[in-house]
Amino acid sequence: MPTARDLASKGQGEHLPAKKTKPRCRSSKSACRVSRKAAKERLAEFLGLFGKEDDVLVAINADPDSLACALAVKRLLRYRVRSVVIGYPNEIRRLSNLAMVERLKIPIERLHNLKGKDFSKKVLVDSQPTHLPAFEALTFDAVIDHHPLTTGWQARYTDIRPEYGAASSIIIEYLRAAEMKPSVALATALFYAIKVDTNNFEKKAANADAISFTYLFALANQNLVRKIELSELRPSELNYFRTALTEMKISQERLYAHVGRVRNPDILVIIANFFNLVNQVSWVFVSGIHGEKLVVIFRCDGYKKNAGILAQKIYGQIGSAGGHRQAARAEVPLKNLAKQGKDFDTKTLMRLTKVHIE
Ligand SMILES: [Mn+2]
Repeated sequence: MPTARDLASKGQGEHLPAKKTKPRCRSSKSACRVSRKAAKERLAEFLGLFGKEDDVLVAINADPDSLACALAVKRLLRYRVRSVVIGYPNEIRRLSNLAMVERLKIPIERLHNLKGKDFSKKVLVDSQPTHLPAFEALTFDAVIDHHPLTTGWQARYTDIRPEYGAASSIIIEYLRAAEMKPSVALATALFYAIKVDTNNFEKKAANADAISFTYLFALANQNLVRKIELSELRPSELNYFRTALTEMKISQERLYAHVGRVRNPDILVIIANFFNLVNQVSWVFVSGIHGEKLVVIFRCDGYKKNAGILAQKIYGQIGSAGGHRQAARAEVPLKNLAKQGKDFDTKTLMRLTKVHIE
């Protein structure tokens, strides 16, 4: 089963059409050698920032990828600096993320409980200073990330690779260049991070992600990975399933369900993935209201169908919509719907959809 809840992580999951990226090494051995050398050089430059007297803060916007990267940086610096503390500003709500922290015993502290001046060096991973006000307030010595490069900040050392599916895939190259074999906990964290950030390789990923994934497969504890990814539902959220099952309508192998108001749109993804398991259902449409928006999750078998294109056709004019063949998502401000979406129900969902599907 895919990690449904994380599929919608950071709101960037299904929106993005899968990007084609150039494989880094292709088949050329010399190219591989060049990149390995580059990895060693980068490692040396990064480690060169630190000395024995340093107390290092690794700042993260806590999610699986950043947690794994922070653990890896801690490992890289273990015998090189006096201390490494991982600080995060956001509250961790997602159950699977909490499970990851607990099960892998990742030592993290809330950023607001830490004082910037207590740290002689600061590192930011899987994010950039402009991403959060809490980061903007700090001056970083190193930034390692895979999000699109932003401007308006500086760091002595930067390694930004937007073509990578996960920042963990970048940091693994440092570990490997340092010839450090990750512990089971670290390998599990990194492995899980790549799974989540690439949505099991269903979205943007580079060859480097696949290489790291293969490397970690043997080192990670798969049972722990399963346990973490299966920690998705709060008992209270089962009520949404009740509503979805009561509301659902099936017509022409298409399943529709409007779940109503939800506290977290991730539950819509979980429900859509669940309905997608039903035999002889080739399209799933699950909608709900979150905040001031209608959120619609699309699933299909991807055979002669394209969820991303359909989402765009139905909702592109009145909101944001996108995705790829099998999975897509649309978000529409309620004010763009008839009656501000007040009487939106499963029938409305069906009606809107049927206009655009033969
Ligand atoms: Mn990431």
